[in-house]
Amino acid sequence: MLNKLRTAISEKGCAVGTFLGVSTPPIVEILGYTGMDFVVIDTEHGPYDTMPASDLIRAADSKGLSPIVRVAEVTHKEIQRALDNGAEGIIIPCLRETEEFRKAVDLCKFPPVGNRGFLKARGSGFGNEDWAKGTLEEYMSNSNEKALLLPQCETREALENIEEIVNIDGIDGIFIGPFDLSISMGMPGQFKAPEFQQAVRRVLNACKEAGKLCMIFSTTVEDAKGYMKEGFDAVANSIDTLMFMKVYKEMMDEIRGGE
Ligand code: 3PY
Ligand code: MG
Repeated sequence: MLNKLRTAISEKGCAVGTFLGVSTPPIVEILGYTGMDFVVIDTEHGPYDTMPASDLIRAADSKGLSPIVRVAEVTHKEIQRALDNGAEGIIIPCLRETEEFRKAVDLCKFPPVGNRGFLKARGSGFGNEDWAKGTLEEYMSNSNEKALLLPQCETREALENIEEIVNIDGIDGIFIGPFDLSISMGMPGQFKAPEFQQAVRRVLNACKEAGKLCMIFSTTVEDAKGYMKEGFDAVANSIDTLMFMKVYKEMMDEIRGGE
C-alpha cells in the first residue's frame, strides 16, 4: 500500500492520530515513538506556512507516521503545495455546497479523476520513489492512490447532501468535525444529543455504504474508544496544545497540590 494511513487502517481496523497546532519536527519525531499512526498538520488554525508544514511532513515520514495536512481552503495553492510536499491526506474544512467538494477532487487528483497540476516534487522523492518511476499514466494513478482526499463534514449543508458527496469519484473519505458540525446544527458542543449522534451515524453509514473512509475528531479517550467501537476508520484525538496544557497542569497540580 502506498499510503501509511491506509496501511494502519487495514492492519489495525482503526488508525489513531492527533492534531498539530504548535509542534515542531522534533515533537513529531517523539510522537513517532508513541504507537500513533498519523498526525494532522493543521494549517487552518495552526500557524504553519508551506515550509514549516513541509518540515513536519518530513519528520512524520521519518518515523513512519502518516502526514495528513488540513488546508485552510479549496485553492490550487493550498492543495497543490501540501500534496507536492508529500501530504498523504488532505483534510478540507468548512465545505458547504457539493460543488466545493467536486472542486476539491479537481485540485487533488490527476486525470482522469481530476485535474491536479503535475510536478515530480518532494512527495514522490522528486520522481525517485519506486512507485514514481513508471509511465506518466502510472505516476498519476499511483499519486491518486497515495494522497487521500478527506474533506470535512462539518456544516449542515454538507450533512444534508452527504450521500451524494461520498459517492463523488475521487473523494476517499470524510472527516467529521464535531465542533463545527454541532455549531452549524445549532447545538454547539452537544455531542450526546440524539440529533447530533444521529448526524454522526448518518455520515458514518453513508461512508460505509459508498466504501469510503470515515474519520472523526475527538477530545477524550473515552470518545475516541467509542468511535473505534462504532466502526470509524480513524480517530484524531486531541490537539498538541491541549495535551501539553493537560499534562503540565497535572504535573504542577501534583507537585504543588500537597503544599
Ligand atoms: C471540528 O470539530 O470542527 C474540527 O474541525 C475538528 O478538527
Ligand atoms: Mg472544524
